[in-house]
Amino acid sequence: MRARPGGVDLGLVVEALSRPVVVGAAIVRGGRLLAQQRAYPDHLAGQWELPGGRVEPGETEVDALVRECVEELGVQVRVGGRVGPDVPLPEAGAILRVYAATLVQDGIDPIPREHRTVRWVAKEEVAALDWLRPDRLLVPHLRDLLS
Ligand code: 9L3
Ligand code: MG
Repeated sequence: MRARPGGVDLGLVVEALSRPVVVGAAIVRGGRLLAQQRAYPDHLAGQWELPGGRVEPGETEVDALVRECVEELGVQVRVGGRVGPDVPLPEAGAILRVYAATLVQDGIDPIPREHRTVRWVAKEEVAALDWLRPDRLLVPHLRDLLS
């Protein structure tokens, strides 16, 4: 059983502090994968990544992915299965965990709210993008998703 002084779920807090999870969405539409180009920080700007972000305490990974896709792209996603293995991130102990996703409303285009631009990438183009290092490790799995 979890201790809940003052209504705070300590188990969840410890979990989040000890092993931060960043979730990423491999959104596929019409056989293409959505990639977004970072605008910040300087050392990552210009490189490409899957949409996503940190799972907040008390949030499920699916909740976090849905929230991040609304915040970053203004779209609702339906989250599917895992894609590839967990990938270590530069932040101490953090990992990137990617899930397949689709747009709930096919006709609504993602609009980058925090990124320079977005692009729908065909299978043959995936390997050529200048991905962030963690995302690059997932390229074979992202290509498999587009098969
Ligand atoms: N990160 C890497 N690939 C991704 C995402 C969504 C995030 N597809 C890394 C970049 C940062 C860390 O996770 O090192 C936190 O991401 P953000 O909160 O700066 O977007
Ligand atoms: Mg993000």
